[in-house]
Amino acid sequence: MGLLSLGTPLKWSEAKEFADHVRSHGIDQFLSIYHKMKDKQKDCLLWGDEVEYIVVSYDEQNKNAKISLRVFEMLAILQKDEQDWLKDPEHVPAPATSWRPEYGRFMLEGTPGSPYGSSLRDLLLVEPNMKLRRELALKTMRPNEVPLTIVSYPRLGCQGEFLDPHHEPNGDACRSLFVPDEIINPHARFPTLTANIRRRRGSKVAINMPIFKDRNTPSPFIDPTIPWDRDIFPEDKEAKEGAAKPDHIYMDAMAFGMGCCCLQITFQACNVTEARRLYDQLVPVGPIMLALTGAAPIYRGYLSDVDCRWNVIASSVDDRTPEERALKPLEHDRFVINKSRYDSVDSYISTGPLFKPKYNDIDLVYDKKIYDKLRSNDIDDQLAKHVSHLFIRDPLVIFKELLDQDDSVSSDHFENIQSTNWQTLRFKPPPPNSNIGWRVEFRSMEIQITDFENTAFAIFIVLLTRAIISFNLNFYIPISKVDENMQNAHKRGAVLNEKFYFRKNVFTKQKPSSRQPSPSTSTSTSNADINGASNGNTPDDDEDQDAYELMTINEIINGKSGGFIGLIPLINSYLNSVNVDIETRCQLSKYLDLISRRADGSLMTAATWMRQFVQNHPAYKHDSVVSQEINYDLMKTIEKISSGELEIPELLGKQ
Ligand code: GSH
Repeated sequence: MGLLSLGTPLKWSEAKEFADHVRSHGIDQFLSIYHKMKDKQKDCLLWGDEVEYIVVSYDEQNKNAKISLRVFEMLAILQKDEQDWLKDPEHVPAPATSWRPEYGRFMLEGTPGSPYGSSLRDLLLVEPNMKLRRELALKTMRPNEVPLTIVSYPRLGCQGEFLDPHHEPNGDACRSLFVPDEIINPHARFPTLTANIRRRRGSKVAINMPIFKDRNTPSPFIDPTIPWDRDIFPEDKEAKEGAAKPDHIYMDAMAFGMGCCCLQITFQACNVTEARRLYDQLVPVGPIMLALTGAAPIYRGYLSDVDCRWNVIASSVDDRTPEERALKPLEHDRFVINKSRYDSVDSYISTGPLFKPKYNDIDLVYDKKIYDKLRSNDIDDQLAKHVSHLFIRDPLVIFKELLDQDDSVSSDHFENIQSTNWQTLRFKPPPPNSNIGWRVEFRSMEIQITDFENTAFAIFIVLLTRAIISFNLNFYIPISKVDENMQNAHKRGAVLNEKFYFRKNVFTKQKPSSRQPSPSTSTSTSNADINGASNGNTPDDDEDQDAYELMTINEIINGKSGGFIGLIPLINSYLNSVNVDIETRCQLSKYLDLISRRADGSLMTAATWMRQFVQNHPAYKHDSVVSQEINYDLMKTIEKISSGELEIPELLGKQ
């Protein structure tokens, strides 16, 4: 998350009057950036990871693990080196780590102080840097506090004591039955975002995740911990009126979603063409990595029937009105919109030779006026559709003082809409007046318990991008199939039990094309060499070439004899094709081995391990309830695993 502008935020009733103003200037700002930067070339790939932490605070006396609301005290210390450096970059060394707040006042976000370079040896810097981040964060904490890399805090919103310090859930911004406003980052953007999502939608957000039905879980499950009859806010009756579904864990606030932690990777591409190509090729990888990193099986004190966070966040920021959700005929609103602002990508954006229009098979909703303006300003059809699709959304947080901007130097209005479209991939134009190039952010992965795992997943994605560029790989499948994969990725045990659509032949022969050429990248291995390593099947027939089929995650990651080559074999071929010293190769193999074994089921996902921990806990009553006592032991165990004090070979293998 970038730096935040300050000012007076407008309430929804005022903000909506300026929606067209923000959109129109946002588009002017995009056009200014695009035309200034479209020819910008960077000679090498830079990249960085973002790790999100939840700060847990133990109450040893009562054997309770709460979340700590003290992160701004911690951030003041953590951000000091960076602030000193920014004041005098010539003389003060650049900091090794960089820190930002996140949505939750109990969350921290840490990144490397400067991006990693393109050299493979740089990959060996990642795990030590993540370890350093954890150490530095811990140093700012009280003896009873600890930064944990867990996706969702299991007892967020439970009755009783889950917050340090305690606050009653009666805040005006989220009006939640379960969580107070004090858990929201107090910067004006966040309470405003929360309240304006609710106001725009016309009701509180309604998140319903299916409960895991254990042998003693009542059926139907009607949650006895919901304060059904509370009467503080008009919204209190929504739960009773159908917002809370039977057999589901009901949550009613943005914090349940945006309070979740993930692992994001951002790449700077050589140029805009390469960024668009990488974006597209990573789109089908998004749901696969969501399933493989699944680490979020518990919500509001109950075991759920899903393994990951994505749909929780999607519902937690779903600001669509009833008309936009097609619950009422369109009268006041402009579009029926099929997804939340936080969801999977709706269209591919590359115009390279591998792209075919048939892959964009979702009926894309876009703002026609904005599309026409972009087209008449030399933006190609696909990029114009992408941007005018993002711009169907209203700006949710507008600062009064920032309404008037110089569109030739500011990107504030563009970013207002862009950065509240939270999709599996984000295509990021260079910020004005910076040295930064065109970037792509990979956003689907869930945070893992240890720095080793987070490094492994980060490096896997980095190496995959290298293989994509070097071998000109083609992962395109119809985007509607990517959406189906997204939903499958959530299911309990998806890694072992579900199948996912994936392209069979990733070495499609290129036909001569008049489209924008993709940049040539040097590699010592040709497609033919790689084809030799697979089944060598590159049929000319278009339909055959484009074939995709349902595969297990194991087949996608590790390959299938006589079938798809597999992502790890592709990465290994890439590593064979470049000069890499033995030490680096050995270390990279350890990381790749973790991914490979998670995929083949010889190691568990974090979600499966957490489920088993709960189900094997002596206090568990097989009723889906994750009690204070179980949660305390789970947090303590996760802390020990992350510090290396406890080895769990079924999760991490032998280290
Ligand atoms: N924690 C999220 C996840 O698990 O996917 C990702 C982080 C995120 O999207 N944070 C929100 C945000 O707006 C906080 S409201 N970040 C800034 C941005 O996306 O530009």
